[in-house]
Amino acid sequence: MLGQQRIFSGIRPSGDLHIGNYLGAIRQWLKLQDDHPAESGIVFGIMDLHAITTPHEPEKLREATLETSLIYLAAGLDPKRTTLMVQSWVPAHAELAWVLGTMTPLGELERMTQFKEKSRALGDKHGIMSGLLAYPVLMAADILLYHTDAVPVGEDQVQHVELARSIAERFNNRYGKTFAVPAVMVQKETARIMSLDDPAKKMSKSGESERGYILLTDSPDAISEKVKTAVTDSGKEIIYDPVNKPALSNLLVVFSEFSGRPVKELERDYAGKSYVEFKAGLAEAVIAGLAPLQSKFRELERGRAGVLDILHAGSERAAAVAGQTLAAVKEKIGFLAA
Ligand code: AQP
Repeated sequence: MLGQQRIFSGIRPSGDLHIGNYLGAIRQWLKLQDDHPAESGIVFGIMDLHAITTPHEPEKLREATLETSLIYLAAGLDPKRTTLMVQSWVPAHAELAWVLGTMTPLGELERMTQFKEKSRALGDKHGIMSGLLAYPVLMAADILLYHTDAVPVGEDQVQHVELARSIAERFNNRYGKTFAVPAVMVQKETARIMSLDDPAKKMSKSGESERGYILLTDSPDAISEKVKTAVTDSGKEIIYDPVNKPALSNLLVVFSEFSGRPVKELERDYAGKSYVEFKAGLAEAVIAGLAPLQSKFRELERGRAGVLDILHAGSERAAAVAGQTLAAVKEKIGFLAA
C-alpha cells in the first residue's frame, strides 16, 4: 500500500557523494517523497554515527555532514514533506543499538559481506574495530525506531536491511509486537552503479582512485575527463551486455538515467559510432543532469545557517518518534522507569 508507508533511509557522511549514491538512493527517495503524503512519516538521516566506523578526520566529518545535508536539499528533498535529521542528534539510535546488540548473534554479523570487504580493505593498517562489526545493528536501530515499513537502498545495503528484519522478528517474538518488520526497496536498474575504472567494483566514496567515481559536485571539466578515461570493454559495438561488456553496460545505465532515454534507444543511436562519440554524449548527459542540483547546491552553500535550522527541526521531530519507541522497548525488556 504505497502512499501510506513509513520510509527510512540515510547516507553516511564519509566523503563527497557520488552518482551511485544519487541514482541508487537519493533519486528513489525523491519519487517516494512525491508519492507519499507528508503525514505518512518519511525520515532521511545523515548517518554520522556510521561514518566513524571507518577511519575519519573530525573536521572533514563535520564538513561532510553539512555538505550531505546540502546535497539532500539541492537534490529536491523537501523538509516540509520529509524529516531530515542528523543521527548523532537523536541519542535513541545509539541506545537502541546497544539493546539490539545484546540479542544479535556474533555469527550473523561476521557473515555480513560489507564487514568482510571493509575489514579486508582496512587490514592491518588501521585495525578492525568492533564498531565496524556492529554497524548493521546500529542500522537496524535506525530503521526500527521509526516503525519503518520500507527502506529504499542500493544493493550493497540489502543484506543489512534483511538483518534488521530478523532482529525485529526476534525482538517481537520474545517481547511481543513492538517493531514493524521493514521491507527492502531497491530500484533494480540502478541498484549497483559500478566504478568507472573497474567494473567489477561498485562505485564508492572511499574508492581507491578518484577516477572511479563522479561526484555530484564535480565540475563539467572533471566529469568530461572522468568519462573520457573510464574503462571500456574490448570490441567496438555499443550494446548492453552486462556479462561480456560490464564496463560499457554500466556506462549505458548511467547515460540512460541522466538522459531519461531507454538503453535500447541509446544502442540504436550509437550503432556504428565510436566509444569517443558515445562518451561525449554520456558526459554531456551527466553534466546536464547534474546542473540543476549543482546550481541549487551553490545557492544553499551561501546560507548554511538556514540549513542548520532545518536539521534541528527535523532531528527534534525524529527524536519525538524515536523516544516513544525506545520507551516502549525499555519497558518491555524490564528496565525500571526513570
Ligand atoms: N555504487 C552504488 N550504486 C548504487 N547505490 C549505491 N549506494 C552506495 N553506493 C552505490 C547507496 O547509497 C546509499 C548510501 O550509502 P552509504 O554512504 O551510507 O554507504 P555505502 O553503501 O557504503 O556507500 P559508499 O559510497 O560505498 O561509501 P563508503 O565508500 O564510505 O562505504 C545506500 O543506499 C547505498 O546502497
